[in-house]
Formats: sequence, structure tokens, C-alpha cells
Amino acid sequence: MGHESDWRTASTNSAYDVFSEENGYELSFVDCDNDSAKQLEAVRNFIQQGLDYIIIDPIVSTGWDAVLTECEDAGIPVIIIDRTIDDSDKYVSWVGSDFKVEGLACGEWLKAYAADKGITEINALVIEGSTGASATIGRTDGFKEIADREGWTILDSQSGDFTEAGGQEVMESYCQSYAGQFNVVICQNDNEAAGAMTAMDNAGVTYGVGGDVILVSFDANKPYVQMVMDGKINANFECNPMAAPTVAEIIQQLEAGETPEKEIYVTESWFAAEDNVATITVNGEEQDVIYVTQEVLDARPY
Ligand code: GZL
Repeated sequence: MGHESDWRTASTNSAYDVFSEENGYELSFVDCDNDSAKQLEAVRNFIQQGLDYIIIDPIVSTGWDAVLTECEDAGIPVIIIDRTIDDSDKYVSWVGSDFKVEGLACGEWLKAYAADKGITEINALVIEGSTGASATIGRTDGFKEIADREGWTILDSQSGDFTEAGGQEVMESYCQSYAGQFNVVICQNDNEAAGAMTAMDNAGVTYGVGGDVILVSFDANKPYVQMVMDGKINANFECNPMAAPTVAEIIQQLEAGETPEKEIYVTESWFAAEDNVATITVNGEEQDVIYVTQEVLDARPY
């Protein structure tokens, strides 16, 4: 897909680790620089090369049926990882996260956290991910569902494109437009959170544990789980980038003539800087909120 975030780097590294020569693979990897047109071109080139399997992390969720039909006509199985494709089902399996659950978990944690802290009014600013990405859509919808239920105010919601520069640019604008009006900032990935922290530092806005603003992030890459432990980020909702091992299992099933599951969800955890919210209930399921200690941080795989 690209190289826009730490999350992407972890996902890419996992693919290189799993689909190695010593593991019996020949890997053709194309970085499409977050450009959907380049991604479609790369898939068509893979078809021309007559590859055995094509794995796609779709930058956006639409515009895929034509090229997936071409893969099907060429007899090349397609496996989708991470983000979803909403306009075609011409692929063997999808392996990834439930992005709406991530957004719901964020909202349920914030409700419990605010209640414990005696915060009765939530005025939130959201820095969205890339427009049209299923990760953005799911996290936005999930958090908004809780915000609407709880009567919170979402003052604004703009895309930072999952990058640090984008997060900083949007947060600088927010600090100008909503000075003194907001007490929550939701960043839809860690790199946007890094940019938002720079912008708030420059604007003299305090955030994190003991700050004026509750700062929330998604992805939970290890350096940002460290920031949770340090109290800079109040909560971080993991998006597990390690789909490659599951994709390898799918390929082995196909090689053995078996039929893999169509949808396979990776496991994810929720991290917090304080231990005042031990569990939350998401879609009726009770889930732990992990208080980040050095032991928790040391155990993080990426
Ligand atoms: C989500 C993934 C998102 C990450 C961002 O699964 O697609 O894209 O949350 C990344 O960090 O850029």
C-alpha cells in the first residue's frame, strides 16, 4: 500500500518476514505510495507476471471489481489484508481488524474514563485517517455511535491521511479554530497523534494524564504504547498489523485444495495510561483495558 505510518512499516516487515525465500516463497512487493491508481496498476502487472497468489491491502474500499474480475479470469487467487473492499467479493479471504469495534471501544472507554474523572461534558475533535479507507470509516462510525448515544459534541472531524504531517496540520488548525473549546482529541492512528502532540505543544495545550485534553490514538505501535505508559497518550486502541502469518496459512490451505474462511479477524487489545477503567463492554462483549506497565510494554511484539 505505502509507507505512510509506523503501522504500515510493521505490516510490511511482517510480509517480508513470512514470505521469505527460506520459507519457500518468491515475493514481489510493490509500494504504491498511498496511490489507488498505482495499486490497480500493480495488480495488473502481477497478473501479467502470472503470479500464483496476489495479496492486496486496498487503500480505498471501492473501485476494485474490474481488476478482481481480471484476477479471477487469470485463475489467480486474491487474498485481502487489513482494509476491506466493499464493491466486490471476488477474493478468497480477508484478514484484518474490525475497525468499527475499534471505534466503539474508544467511545466506551472514554465514557467510563470520563465518568470516573467526573467529566460531564465531552467536546471532541477527531483527526480522521485517509478518506475512503475502511479503517477511517469504521473508527469514525464506531466513535460517533457512542458520541451520539452519550450526547457528546464532535466539534470537527477532518482527515490527517494517517500521517504525522497531516495530524500536525489538522491539529494546528484546530488549535486556532477551537481554542479553549475542546477536551478530547481522537487521532485515528499513532502518526497523526505524534503530529497532534507537536501542534498542541506549540500551542501551549496540555494533554494526556493530568492535561486539559484527553488524547486518544489507534494502532498501538510499541513507541506509542510507551507514550501511553509515559502519560502522553491516555488510551490507544490496537490495530494488529500481523496479517501475514494468517495469509501464509490460507495459502497452504489452498495449496492443499482446502477452502479457507472468507473473513478472519486478528486479535487486538486496548491500552490505557491509568488503571481506572479495567473493562469495557463492546457489542455486548466484556473486554479488558490493559493498564500499561513496563512489563506490558516489554511484551509488545511491534
Ligand atoms: C488500519 C490500517 C491503517 C492504520 C494506519 O488497519 O489500514 O493504515 O491504522 C495505516 O496507521 O496507515
